[in-house]
Order: sequence, then C-alpha cells, then structure tokens
Amino acid sequence: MKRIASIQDISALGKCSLTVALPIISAMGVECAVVPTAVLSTHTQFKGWTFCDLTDEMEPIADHWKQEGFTFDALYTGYLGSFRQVDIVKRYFRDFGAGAKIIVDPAMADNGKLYAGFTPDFPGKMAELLDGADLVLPNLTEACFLLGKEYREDYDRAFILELLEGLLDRGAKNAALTGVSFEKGKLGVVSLSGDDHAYSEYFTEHLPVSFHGTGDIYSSAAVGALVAGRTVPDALALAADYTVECIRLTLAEENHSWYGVNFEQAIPYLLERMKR
Ligand code: PXL
Repeated sequence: MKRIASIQDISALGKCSLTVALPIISAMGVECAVVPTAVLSTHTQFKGWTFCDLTDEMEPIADHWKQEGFTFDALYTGYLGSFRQVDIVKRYFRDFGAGAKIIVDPAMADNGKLYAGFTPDFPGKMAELLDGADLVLPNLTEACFLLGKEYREDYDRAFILELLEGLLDRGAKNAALTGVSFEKGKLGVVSLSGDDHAYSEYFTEHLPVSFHGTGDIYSSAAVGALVAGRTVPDALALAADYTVECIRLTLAEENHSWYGVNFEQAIPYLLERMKR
C-alpha cells in the first residue's frame, strides 16, 4: 500500500487540516501517517480557540521514523503555525523526500487576508517550502502573499500565468492555483508544469457560497489522486469535482454548518470518480 505523511494541525472541531486529510486519503486507499503540529479546539475562524503547540514533538517523531527506516510515497504539508515548524518541515523533506512526492498547500490566507495569528512576514517563510516541491497548490490569495504581489479580485489569464510562473521560479516543479474564475458562474483550478511548461485549466460550476475547509479537502483529494498515479491535471480535476460534490451535499442539508462541508457523505462519489 502507498504511504504518505501529512504534516499539519488538528483542529479538534471544524473539518479542516488533519481531520479531513486523514479520512479522505485513507478512503482513497492510501495509508496516511500524520505529524500533528498543534491541537486547536477549533480552526481559527471561530473565536476563542485554544492552541497547544506540538512543535517540540515534530523532531522526535522524525528521529523515530528514521530509526525505523520508514519511507513515504508523498509528504503533504498544510497549515503550519510558526517559522520553526517550517524549518522542521524542511528537515522532513530532506530526510524522507527521496522517492516521495512533496506537495505543499500553503494554507494561511483567503479572500485577500492572512488567517488570524499570522504575521505579515510569515508568507515569506512559507515560500521557502516551494524549493523542490513537486506541487504547490495555493489559492489566489496565498499565491499573492507567497510572491509579495498585491491581491486582486479582477484579473486575466496573463496575471494568473504570472503567478504560476512566479511559483515555479521559487523552485516548485508544478504550480496550481485554486479558486480561479475568468467567467461568471465558473470556478476552477489552473496549473503550469515546470518540465514542459504545459498549462491546464479545469472549471466547475461556481456555487455562490464559501465554506471553510474546502481548500484542505481539495488538497487531500488531489494528494490521494496523485499518489494513486494520476497526472497533476487529472488529480486537480478530480479534486475539484469532489469538492463541488461536498458543497452540493452541504447545501442540500437543512441547517448545514457554516464551518465545514459535508465531505463524509461525498466519499462514495469520490471513490466512484476515482474509477473514471
Ligand atoms: O483550513 C485551513 C486551516 C487549517 N488549520 C487551522 C486554520 C485554518 C484556517 O483558518 O485556522 C488551525
């Protein structure tokens, strides 16, 4: 069985980071080891969350894994809470990156703003993870922060291409941007390969809502698909279709929660979609 390690926080309630990565990747038939970087009572879109920092556990976990000789087919990083955590993640890339795909979701911002708790110098540190990554998949806001560019709500393909090229210039082998729209009613993902400069686009119906945690659900499904052998454009399209299905199911629920989507009941769809 393929095995990956996912390095990000546990938001105890909130349907994001490890509480979605673990079930989604496991459901896709891939073993998902976890390196919990912190335990929060909820994700940071709630008020009054607690935060227990687990940075001091990250190196001992790596030491033990190394001693045991564990290897991984992919390393997948998401939300990270500090400069030191980014440095330790670089150690994971060095120790376990040979033969593994490195997938970096720089989960730190949305809608033009950094999440609560991040200082303006944090994106520059997160950008260090791009060097050598097989795939980086920020949303538009995160890409702008990573590259020190001003966030824009109106843009054209030239601007999007500039962002993708900027991400490749930082050392990523493939760059994808989520949450891109060139046309009312359509939302999608675009990507650029550093190898052959192949550009791809995939658009789905733009449901007029925004839910928290969809970025992590998207990335988790993309990671599962990549490890299962899909090409980058294929994995991105599959993850987009799954995320839309999660949102559809959420909207169909009366009194649905605002803090996360129904990724659980969309898992049968994901497995069916994997057969295509
Ligand atoms: O979904 C990204 C995410 C992950 N982890 C924590 C967060 C967020 C977004 O707000 O707060 C703790």
